[in-house]
Parts: sequence; C-alpha cells; structure tokens
Amino acid sequence: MKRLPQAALISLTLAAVVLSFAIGPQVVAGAAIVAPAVAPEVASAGDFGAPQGMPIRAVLTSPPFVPPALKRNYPAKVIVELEVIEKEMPISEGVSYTFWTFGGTVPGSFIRVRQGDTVEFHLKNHPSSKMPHNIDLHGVTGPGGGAASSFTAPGHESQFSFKALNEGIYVYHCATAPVGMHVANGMYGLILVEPPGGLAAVDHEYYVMQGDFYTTGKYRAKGWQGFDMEKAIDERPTYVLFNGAEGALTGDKALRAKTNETVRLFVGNGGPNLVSSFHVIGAIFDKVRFEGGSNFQQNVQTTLIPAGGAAVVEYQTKVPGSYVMVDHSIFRAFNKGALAIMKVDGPENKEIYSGKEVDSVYLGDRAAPNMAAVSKATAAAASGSLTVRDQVNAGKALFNGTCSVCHQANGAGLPGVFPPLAKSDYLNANPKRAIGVVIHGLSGKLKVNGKEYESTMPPMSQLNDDEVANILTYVLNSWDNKGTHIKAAEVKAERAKTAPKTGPKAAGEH
Ligand code: HEC
Ligand SMILES: [Cu+2]
Repeated sequence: MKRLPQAALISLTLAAVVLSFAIGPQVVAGAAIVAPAVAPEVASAGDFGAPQGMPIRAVLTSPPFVPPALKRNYPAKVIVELEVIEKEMPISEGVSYTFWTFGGTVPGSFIRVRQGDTVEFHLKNHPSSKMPHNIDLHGVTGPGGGAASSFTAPGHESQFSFKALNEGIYVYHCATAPVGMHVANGMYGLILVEPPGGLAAVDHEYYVMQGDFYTTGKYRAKGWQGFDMEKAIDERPTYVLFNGAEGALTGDKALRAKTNETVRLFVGNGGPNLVSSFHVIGAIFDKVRFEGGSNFQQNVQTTLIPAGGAAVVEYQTKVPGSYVMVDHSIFRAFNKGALAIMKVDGPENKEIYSGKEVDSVYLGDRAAPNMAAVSKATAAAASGSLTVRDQVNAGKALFNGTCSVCHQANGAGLPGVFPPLAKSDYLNANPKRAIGVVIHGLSGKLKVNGKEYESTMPPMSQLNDDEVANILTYVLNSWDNKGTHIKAAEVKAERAKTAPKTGPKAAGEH
C-alpha cells in the first residue's frame, strides 16, 4: 500500500468505508488509516430470529458491580426477575431516608442482555411495600417502555416480554404516578444491551449512577428525613449523589484499579431533575460513548449525562492515587455529596506526573472520613448523654476540611492572612462570640495575639447547629484554649439573629 499514489489511497479508503457500512467492519480490517467514528463492536447488526437454546436466567448485580460479559453468539430467551423493595437506608452519615428500590439498592440491579435477546421480565413488588410500582426500560421498543404492562401492587408480580432491538446502555425507572416522586426516591437503574460481538475486554467495569434527592431537613441534618415535594418541584435538591448515599463510593468503598489497567464506567443519571457534568479529577476519558449512543468521542474532560440518560466512559489508569469523580456543577460535589473516588494502586510514574496525592487538597473530611464520631455525637445528643469528649471527637472530624483550609490543621493560622485559633486571645476572651463568627462570617480589622488582620472569613452557614457546636467545642478544647463547650441550642439562637456588621464592611460586602 505504501507505493500507491495519494489519490488512489484515498479512493481505496473511501471504498473501504462504503463497504464497511454495506457489509460489516471485517472488510476494513487492516486499513489502519480509516478511523471510523463508530466503534467496531457496534457496527454489526443483531440477529433477531427466534430465541435459541434453553431460557437463561439473567445475572443481576448490585452497584457498583456489573454482570460479567455474556460471550454468547446467539439470541436467547433471558428471564429477568426484579423485585421492588421499599426500605430505610442511610443517605448520609447519621441520616436515613426511605428509598424505593429495584432490587434493594440505589441505583437498582444492573441488567445485562444481548442485542436480539427476548427478555421475559418479571417485576415483583414486595408485600411490605406501601405503593404500587412499575418499570419503564428505555431499551424497550413499545409504548411506555413496559410501564403499562408492569403496574404491580404490593405483594403482586407482573410479567411482560420484549425483544432488545437496539444495543446500548439504557436507563430504566419507575413510571408510576407521581412519577417524579418514585424516581426521586431512587427508582432507577441501568440495562446494558451488548452488541452481538460483545464489548472490547477491559480490566474493570463499574456501575455508577447519579441522582438528586429532596429531604425535608437540611443537608446532613441527622435522623430520618422525609421526601420534600416542594423542593423537588422547585428543583432544589438537598443531596446530589452517586449510588444513592453520600460516601457510597469513598473510603473503603472506593472503586479500585491498578496502574496501567483499562477501566470502563457505565455512568447513568436517574435525575429526576438535574443534568450531570460528569468529570473525574485528574483523568482524561480516552473514549466516551456519550448519551449511551453508538458514536464515541475521544479525549474528553467532562461529559454531559442527561436525566434519564447514560454514558460509557473508558480510560487507562497511569498514575497511582485517588481520582475524585464529581458532578462538575461543583457545589453539588462539595456541598451536596456528588463525590466518589477511584483508588488506583501501583508504582509512581514520575515522568507523567511528579506531584503528590490529591486527598487533602480536594477532599478534606471526605478523604479519610471519621464520620462515625459525628453520628455517635448525634445519637448521644438525642439520648441526652452528650459529653464534651463526644463533641470534641465529632468536631475534629468536621474541622478538618472545613476550617483547616484556612486556619490550618494545628490551628496556627497563616501569618498576616488567617488568624490563629490556637491560644487566640480574641477567641478566649469571649468564646460564645465565635458562634456568630462561624455562622455570619467576619470581616474588617481584627487584632489577634497582638497582630492585625484585615481580611474576610465567609459565613459557614452550610453547617448545621450540631456541627457548629461540635467544631467550636473541639477548637475550644484544643491547642491550650480555654476549654468551654458550646451547645447546639446556643447556635440555633445565634442563627436566628441577623448578621451583625463587624468593622467597616460586613461579610459579603465589598
Ligand atoms: C476561607 C478561609 C476561612 C475558613 C474556611 C474559616 N475561617 Fe475563620 N477566619 C478567617 C479569616 C480571614 C478570619 C479573620 C477575619 C478578619 O480579618 O476580619 C477568621 C477569623 C476567625 C475567628 C476569630 C479570630 C480568631 O483567630 O480567633 C474564629 C474564631 C474563626 N475564624 C473560626 C473559624 C472556624 C471554627 C472555622 C470553621 C467552621 C473557620 N473559622 C473557617 C478565615 C477562614
Ligand atoms: Cu415506583
């Protein structure tokens, strides 16, 4: 081929492309210059004849796991049995929520079939359920995607069949009225319809799905939280989460890989309201099948995943460390929970990256969460047995990542910029005044331990009353400070007041 003139080469290439559409990808094998925008594994059509062989029971997996590749070369009858279970589960540390689930998890069980398969779908609704439910699979061709045929009362089962005509990654969800409420309670998942030749082999496949949640209480307000219909209609989520709970994919539940491995993420977005700007900090997606379609995009930093949509994201791990997955609508990541971690182990690769771990910079209290101390304090407060020790332990976990960014982990501050909290005469002269500093922020001239500061501390109003009380109790009992303690009720009273003007300008004014 090398000796052919340019024009001949181009026409040959074009012929190969045309042929590949007419007959199949095998025709162009070896023609490396042809870089079709269509993955070779998706170009072939399915075989849509009658199902062959014995019926097969589908393997379903709970997130973040994905059933193994099918490796089947004929269309079969595949039986899927999925049970709806309404259950209370943690949505954040010390916070519980009554989720409605497909298979007991949020997102629901992952389903994997082959293009051309006839799927016999059995939807059960557990007898303990209070609501009827159904299922709409976006991989179904037919009105309602199965919803009309699958309305199932508590304690009942319904059945319908469909042929998986189109390959791809599809969202399924409940479509029982009020639909938004069923989806907001966690009723969604993914079904993969493999192309007949399967997907290219990779080292890891994981299942991650985003959803937005609406609770009556504030973010991280402890105890059981109900669904808030008004917030949902206004599209003001309390939580935005991967896999249904804050911390579902962090700490020892982080996704794992080794260096120089290939990773494939099936990333869905259940919504009900938000569109996800899915991003992995420190990784570039080698390949994205955006919107779950057949075309792919290469070298992608952030991919948009619509509500009720999904993408297949692939990359190679090269440098070890913690890779933080976020919705890059970034308040969702750091203030509503949309944060997951993939931990990559292996030898350093200084040629590609010379730096250090991302943990402390990006993650704060989410890197090595000791949120158990926080829920212990909450439980103790509820039962009236809260000790200063409980508050200090909880406060320490919260201080790191909230206050330590500026005042430093040892409370020493930064000369001329952030005043010290350790042995601070300003703090110790009037410990209760610090409540207002945290809630309303502080700006203007300030003297701490003989040194002048004129800067701005933003209000930390995202913290709830317990959190502020515990953080300040920790601060006041550390680094040779005076050692009093602050009660949640005192924080509540201070919050009710309007922000006082401190010095020449108040926080937020310029
Ligand atoms: C973004 C940086 C930043 C963060 C985060 C921050 N502070 Fe501050 N803090 C400041 C600055 C700057 C001042 C001084 C403001 C001024 O000059 O008027 C200050 C002042 C203070 C003071 C009074 C002065 C002193 O040293 O005693 C206290 C108390 C305090 N902060 C506590 C906290 C606590 C508790 C947290 C966490 C809930 C926190 N701060 C988070 C920047 C920050
Ligand atoms: Cu439902």
